[in-house]
Amino acid sequence: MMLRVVLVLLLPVVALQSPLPFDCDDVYKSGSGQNGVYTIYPAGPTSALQVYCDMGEDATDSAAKWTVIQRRMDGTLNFFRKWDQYKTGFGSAGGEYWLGLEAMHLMTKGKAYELRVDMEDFDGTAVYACYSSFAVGPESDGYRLSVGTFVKGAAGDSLTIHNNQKFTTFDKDQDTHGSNCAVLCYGGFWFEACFAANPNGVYTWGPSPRYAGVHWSTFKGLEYSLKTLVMKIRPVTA
Ligand SMILES: [Ca+2]
Repeated sequence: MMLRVVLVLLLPVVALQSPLPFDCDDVYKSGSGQNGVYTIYPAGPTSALQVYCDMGEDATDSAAKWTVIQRRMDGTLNFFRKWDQYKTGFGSAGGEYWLGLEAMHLMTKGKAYELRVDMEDFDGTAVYACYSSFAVGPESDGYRLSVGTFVKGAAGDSLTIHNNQKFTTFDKDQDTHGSNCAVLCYGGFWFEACFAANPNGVYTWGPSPRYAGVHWSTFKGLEYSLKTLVMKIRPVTA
């Protein structure tokens, strides 16, 4: 009798404690199957963050779902920004945005992720590049990038040379070049000296000054700025 009373009291409490979604894969598992803007909590109840979730073409697909961490699509947002803004994020989840280095760090510290970069030129050719893993280290180590092996994709591999680099903005030079690559290339990134990919460069609607555009060099070279470029991550499934 006593046991039954305790159970009745506990059940409603348990039912209310559905965990807050950590990423878009959790959002999908909680029953939201549509692409769109959702709120995730990479660091507990006070860390609400709006992101764009890409649930994939097929809602029945058993693969994990994508959390968009960076998106270029129409040139409406300025990406030539200071360290503090790359740290906390900028833009809006319904349009162009940068999720923020701290959020990327917290997410990839909590789960193992893989990366896919989707991109399209102004002639309608769409390609992608997949990497086996993606993680961002702590701010104390410059938000260093760890990207795994290039798996597949007609975009080709323009990211491996950025592996193990710290993040650089025009007001914080952590790259291996004698000058500041963020100043030379007009956008923050995990620059080396300086880049093969410049996803946060200046949106120039196609032809661009050398090094300044939204480049993915193995796809369209260093003088062409892409129409769209999206970086997205999903949990690695066994
Ligand atoms: Ca430098």
